[in-house]
Amino acid sequence: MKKLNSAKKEIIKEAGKSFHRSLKKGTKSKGTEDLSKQRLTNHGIPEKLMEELMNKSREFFELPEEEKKEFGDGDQGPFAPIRELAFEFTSKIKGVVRNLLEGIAESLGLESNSIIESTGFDSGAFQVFAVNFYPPCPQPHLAQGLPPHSDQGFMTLVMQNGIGGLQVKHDGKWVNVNPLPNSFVVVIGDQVEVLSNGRYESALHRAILNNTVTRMTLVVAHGPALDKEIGAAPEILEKEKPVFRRYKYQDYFHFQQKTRFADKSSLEEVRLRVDEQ
Ligand SMILES: O=C(O)CCC(=O)C(=O)O
Repeated sequence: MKKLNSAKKEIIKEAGKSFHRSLKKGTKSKGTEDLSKQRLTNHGIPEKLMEELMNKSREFFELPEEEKKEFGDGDQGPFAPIRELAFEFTSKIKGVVRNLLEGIAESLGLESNSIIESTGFDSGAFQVFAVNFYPPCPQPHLAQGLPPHSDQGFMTLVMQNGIGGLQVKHDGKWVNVNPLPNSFVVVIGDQVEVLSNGRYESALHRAILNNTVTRMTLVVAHGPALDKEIGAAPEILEKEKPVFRRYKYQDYFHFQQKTRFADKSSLEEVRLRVDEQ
C-alpha cells in the first residue's frame, strides 16, 4: 500500500477528529462526544485567502438588491474578485479533499487511491461552492436556516464566519458545531457511507438562526463524476454483505435534488432490505 507523506497524514489525522461519527464497527469512535473540539485545522489553506473570500462575499451580499442583480453573470464588477478568489480557494480545497479521500480509503483497508480512481475524482468529479448568508431573524425559534439534511456527495467542507449555527445530529440530539478560527468542519456525505458499506455515516445536519448577528458560511461540496457507478468497494464486499445497491451517481444526484432537505431519505432509497442483500 502506498504510504502517505507526513503532511498528508497530519491533515487526515486532524480530519479524523472532525468526522461526526467515524468508523462505526459497532462502537462509536472516541472523540465524537464533544463535537465542539473537532475541526480540520491543519488544512494548509492560507488564512488570508479564507478571510478575504469571506469579507468579499459579505460585501457582495450587502450590496443593494438592484446592484446585486447586475453582477450575477458578467465578468466585471464587484462579483469578479469573488470569482477569482473562489477559484483559488476551491482548487486548494479540492487538494485537501483528495487527501481526505486517500485517508478514508486507507482507513478502510483499501489502496489509498482506490476511491479517487473508482469515482473519477481527478477527471470529472463535481465540486460546488456556495456562500450561505443568514441575516439576524427576529424569531429564530420559528424559522430554520437550513432544514435537516445529509449531503449527497463525498464530503463538504464548511467554514463559518465565527458565528455558530451549524448543528449535527449525534446520538439522537442536535449538537452545536461551534466555529474555531481558521478551521473547517468536515461534513461526511452519503457517497462515503455507501462506498464504505455503512462503516462511515453521513452526517445529518442543519443550520439554525439567531436574532442578533449575521452568520455566513463558505461551503464546498464534492462528489464523484456523474457517469460513475457507485457501490461499496469490492474488497469490503469480499467480507460482508452489501448494505446499499449500486447506482449511477447521476441518478442519485438527480433524485437527491428533489428530496434534498428530507433528512437522509435519498440514502434510504438505495439501502437494500435484508432479503435483498
Ligand atoms: O451554513 C451551515 O452551517 C450549513 C451549510 C449546509 O449544510 C449546506 O450548505 O448544505
